[in-house]
Amino acid sequence: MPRTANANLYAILAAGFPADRSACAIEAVDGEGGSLYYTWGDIDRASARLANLLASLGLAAGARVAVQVEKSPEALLLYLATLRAGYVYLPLNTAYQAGELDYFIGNATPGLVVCSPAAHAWVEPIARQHKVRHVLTLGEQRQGSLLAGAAAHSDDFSTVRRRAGDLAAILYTSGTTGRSKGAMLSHGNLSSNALTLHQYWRWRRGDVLLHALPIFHVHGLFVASHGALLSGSKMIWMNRFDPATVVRHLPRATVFMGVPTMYVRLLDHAAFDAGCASNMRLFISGSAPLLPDTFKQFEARIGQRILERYGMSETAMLTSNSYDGNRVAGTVGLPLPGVSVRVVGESGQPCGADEIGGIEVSGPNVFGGYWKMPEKTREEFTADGWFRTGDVGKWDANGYLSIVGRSKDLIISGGYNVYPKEIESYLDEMPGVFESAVIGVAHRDFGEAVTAVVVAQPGVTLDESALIAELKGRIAAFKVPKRIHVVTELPRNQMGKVQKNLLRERFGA
Ligand code: MCA
Ligand code: AMP
Repeated sequence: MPRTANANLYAILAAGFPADRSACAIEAVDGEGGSLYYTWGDIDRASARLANLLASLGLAAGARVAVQVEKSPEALLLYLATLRAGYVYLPLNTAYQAGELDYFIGNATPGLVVCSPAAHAWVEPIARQHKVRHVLTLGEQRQGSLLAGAAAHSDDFSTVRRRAGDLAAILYTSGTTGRSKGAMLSHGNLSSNALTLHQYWRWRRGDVLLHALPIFHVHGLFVASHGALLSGSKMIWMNRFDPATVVRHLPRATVFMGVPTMYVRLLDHAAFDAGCASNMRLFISGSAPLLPDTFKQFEARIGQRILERYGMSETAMLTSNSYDGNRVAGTVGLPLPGVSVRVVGESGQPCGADEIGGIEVSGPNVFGGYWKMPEKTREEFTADGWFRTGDVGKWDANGYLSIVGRSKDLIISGGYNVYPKEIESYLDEMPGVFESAVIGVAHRDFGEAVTAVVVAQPGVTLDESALIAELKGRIAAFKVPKRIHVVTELPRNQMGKVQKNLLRERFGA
């Protein structure tokens, strides 16, 4: 009987690597002392060494590898090695602080935690408390115990066989009511989306992706990296986004992906012009709404239309504006091939053009559920098996989808999601705070800015900057309100619910 093909995502990606393994796969441009080059052979050998190291640790089948490290090519190699070794990759934003990490590690119970050398002193005790057996370090400049340990291992590794339904990654995404939920993504979820985008966005050998996104979320880790790897295309790799560095390297690139804040910042940079983008064939935006004004300014300056697409951690990419056809400002385009999207009204009826309803999705890209949260998983799926995105949208007459709002109370700041409930719970615990409400207000750079409105306990005078400084020590900086307004009471409706719309009107300016 013939053996079925290996559905391990790494095996699928590696099938796209070029035969010439001496060609450049990654040029890392922001290290000290000029570019560093990694060939396709280096990717294969270094990920094999790391996979051998992981295999030598005696981790249980399905073990989670939790990784909170600065972006570097080696961090990408660790992701690939985790896939190869058949374990489950769990990336964590470097902005997360001790309290947040404690929750993720306690919930996910990883077999291995990899952190930066500088964070080892505070991460290791958290890991030990949760009985994690192994903690290794990886620094941005290739320092730390992970690579030192891998150096002793063979650079040959036979990628472990996985089935499409086997778990490949867990991505934590904040919950509307409580703590973050781990979205479980399988090898099949990720490979189906990667293969679809490969075709839809016409990835081709010879493309050069300018990779400037963080690699601890879907956008930078999956959508961008998978596209380049699957087509055997080189990546020009930036560990952090910086408009001047993008402009310097753009003339050698053909594809760029960014969140709207990155496009706003590029347009603010005088040297960003059609000349430096003359080799570019595709600019993609996602993770947050791209304002029509940014879309238009970009087209006027660069002579190209940004392609906006829409996705989620639970589903990877759902819709995309057309590659050859129209790209319409303010829309997220058409459902991707193989992905079914419906807009559903309050009584459950499918909406026609211009009717507003909840966006639901089904397809091979949709995750299997939330890690250890079967109840939450059930709540988010309809009886007929569609996933409720929590986004509210409408079709236009040409079948293009627009997102007009969200039924979930969520703020998207610079492409990062912030759940008001979580910030309110931190504020409410602070000395002198009686109650709080957190809202998103329009922000030129971040799209939306996290803003808090607080009521002091009787007799207490609250100080905005002291509250902000206190929060900065406790939660990721991007979640900390840019402003905290102190009021005598919060506006409430007859049911006692805080009227956030009134707060947005009052503090929006
Ligand atoms: C940084 N800061 C932020 C943000 N980023 N505050 C609010 N929102 C943010 N997004 C804080 C910093 O901690 C710092 O605070 C201050 O703002 C100034 O930082 P700055 O140097 O301007 O920021 P930066 O380091 O340049 O970062 C901006 C950024 C970054 C490059 C736009 O936020 C970013 O990489 N965003 C991309 C997020 C992303 O990849 N999302 C994809 C999620 P302080 O001065 O107080 O220390 S995946 C997803 O959404 C779905 C699946 C999808 O569809 O893609
Ligand atoms: P995440 O939890 O990080 O996966 O964020 C997913 C959410 O980001 C979606 O549910 C949308 O609300 C939002 N999102 C992603 N892409 C877009 C887009 N192009 N326009 C508007 N919102 C988007």
